[in-house]
Amino acid sequence: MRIGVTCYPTYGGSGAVATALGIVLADRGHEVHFVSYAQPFRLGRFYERVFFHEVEMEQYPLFEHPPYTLALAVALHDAARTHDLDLIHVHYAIPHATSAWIAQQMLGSDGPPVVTTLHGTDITLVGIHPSFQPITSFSIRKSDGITTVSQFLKDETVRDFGVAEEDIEVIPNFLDTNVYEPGKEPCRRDTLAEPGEKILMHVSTFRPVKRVSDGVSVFAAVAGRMPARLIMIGDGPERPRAVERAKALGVADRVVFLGKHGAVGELLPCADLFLLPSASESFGLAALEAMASGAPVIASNVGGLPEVVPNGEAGYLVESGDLEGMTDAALEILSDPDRWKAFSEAGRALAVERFSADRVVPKYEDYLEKVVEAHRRDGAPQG
Ligand code: GMT
Repeated sequence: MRIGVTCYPTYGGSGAVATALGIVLADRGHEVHFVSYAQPFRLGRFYERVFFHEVEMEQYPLFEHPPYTLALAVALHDAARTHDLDLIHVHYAIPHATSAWIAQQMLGSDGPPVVTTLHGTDITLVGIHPSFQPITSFSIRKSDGITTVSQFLKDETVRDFGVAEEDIEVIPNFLDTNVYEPGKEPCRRDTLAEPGEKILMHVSTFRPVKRVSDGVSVFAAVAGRMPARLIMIGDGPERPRAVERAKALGVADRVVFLGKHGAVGELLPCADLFLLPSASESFGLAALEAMASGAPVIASNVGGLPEVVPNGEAGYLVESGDLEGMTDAALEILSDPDRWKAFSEAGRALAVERFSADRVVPKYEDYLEKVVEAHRRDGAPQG
């Protein structure tokens, strides 16, 4: 297939998964054209059969908010025409599903089918907002195929967006288990922490939904009981609050804010514990990356996380905001080497068996091919 792929190029799970999928599909012989306003952050080098098309944005003084949705539609239209695309696959509905639908309309009966992969807040937080809900619902229902990254997200989409259950395929996120691997070089504990300190880690976009300050509070309670250090990876609006929390709790000297990092697979193998105290999480790719790297996970019992982290096997799921529960769970794992080892091994095994690229990418490939065939058979949708 010749596939056009649109995703957010910035630091974040949906862009990470979209890029990984494009790279593996190209490796399997497909031609992949990324169309976005910047090069996806994990597309850092040359891959055969992978192309990048930057969306051109015309600046004009009248535009306080330049119409990216339209510019993207034109770029998708052009890519579809120039490269004879068989399919447009967009990740994150807003505004990508809308742009793809516009491009399809512009192409008329020659237009390729559109598949929209829903990732999380495009449904649960942003998509549900009254200013976006009607257009999000319209655009995803116009897609020729819809996938969600968890059963939880499928249920939310069916309930709140009027999409029929049978029109959504659940395909979980995945990762390269050779990139996320226990003991992987060049992670060196001595570069991150003092000898004898347990390393707790958090990776996110530091948006309010991630409750990063909760992670700092849990860490402070753990650090009161054993030598420990918290490594915070990522950046976003909640970082200043997390810094303040660390100061207020007297642990600022043991909380390291590394900022954004494009290759977290290099750091995660050093983690003794991964914290994901989110208020909502449709999947929790960061938790999966930690498990694959051998780190037990303490996460909130919300959204799709129970589909990724089996409670009591690879970590513990605790109610969101229950700082005491998270602290107890963390101390239990960190103070019992046998339990730590069992959780670490179980997380790794699960990542390999259920969420490796080998297991998941063929599901995407089959689904995308099915959509292309149906479109060829039944023709382009009318309007
Ligand atoms: O929806 C978002 O918050 C953005 C998105 C991203 O780009 O990071 O995160 C979502 O998609 C990820 C990849 O599928 C999931 O692992 C995250 O759980 C999900 N975030 C939320 O649901 C809050």
